Amino acid sequence: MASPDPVVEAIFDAVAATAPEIRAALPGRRVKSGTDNPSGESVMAGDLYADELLGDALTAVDGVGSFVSEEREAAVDAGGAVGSGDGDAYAVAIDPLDGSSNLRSNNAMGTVVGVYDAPLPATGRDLVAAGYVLYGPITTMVVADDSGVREEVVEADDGSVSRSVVEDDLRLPDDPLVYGFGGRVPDWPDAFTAFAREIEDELKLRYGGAMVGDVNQVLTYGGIFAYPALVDAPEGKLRLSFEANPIAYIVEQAGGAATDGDTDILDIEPEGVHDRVPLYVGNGELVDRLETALD
Ligand code: P6P
Repeated sequence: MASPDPVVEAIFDAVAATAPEIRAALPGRRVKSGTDNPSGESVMAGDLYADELLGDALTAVDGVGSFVSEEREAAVDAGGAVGSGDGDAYAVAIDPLDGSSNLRSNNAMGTVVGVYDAPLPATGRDLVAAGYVLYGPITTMVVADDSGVREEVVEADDGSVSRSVVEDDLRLPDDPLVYGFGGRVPDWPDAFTAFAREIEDELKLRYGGAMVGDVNQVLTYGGIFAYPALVDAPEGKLRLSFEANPIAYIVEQAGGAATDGDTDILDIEPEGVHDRVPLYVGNGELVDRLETALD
């Protein structure tokens, strides 16, 4: 089932088309590039490669007005006034290789995509679609828009790339099974530690160090993922525009919830494109319990 919006469909065609090439390039790009991104994080060679490939592919899509990346300071103008109404162009924001530190340990990584109907910085309510590619044992892509959430298998197919829908109405299971929390107990505010102690008696730990892989576990089995506010970093680690908003959009469309501990992620008004936010996302009743615990 394709997205009803042809531009959104073309955007995820372009993302899928790069996936096999990015995956094939990773073995040779497991080293640090020697540069930092606008968030001050060390960038892997794989990050730069994925960013370049996706930037070229997405700026070539008719209907994309600007391209914004976690790895770049400024937006790339792709032509077309973003968010101007009447057939406006979209701003596409990406984390090109989420969890790239997993290159060394050969664990899951992903590409996160947000399609905004407004120039960035924008709120998540300006998203018209969001998705992620998961580079796991299988390359999959989750795509969400206002018609729902789909999971697809992406395969290189004799020079072309195929997208095969394997779940056309992805919903969070009602009975949560897993959790994954970033950071360490000494880094956590006491209220979050108390919540974590409750959850670890109820759910199974699934934390792999890449948000896309960990959120995919929550979407598959039900549960909660968090990269929480930390004692020394109350804003947490994850970026609103490139990570938290797209994931919050996907999970809300799948029947779940996402908060920064106080406000729905999608309602947060950012000051800058690279703003960080705490992210707590998953089954609504768990997110509600978390918000109460942090009150
Ligand atoms: P830590 C990856 O670097 C990332 O941005 C997210 O994908 C992931 O959830 C988090 O950071 C992992 O952080 O502190 O566990 O290495």
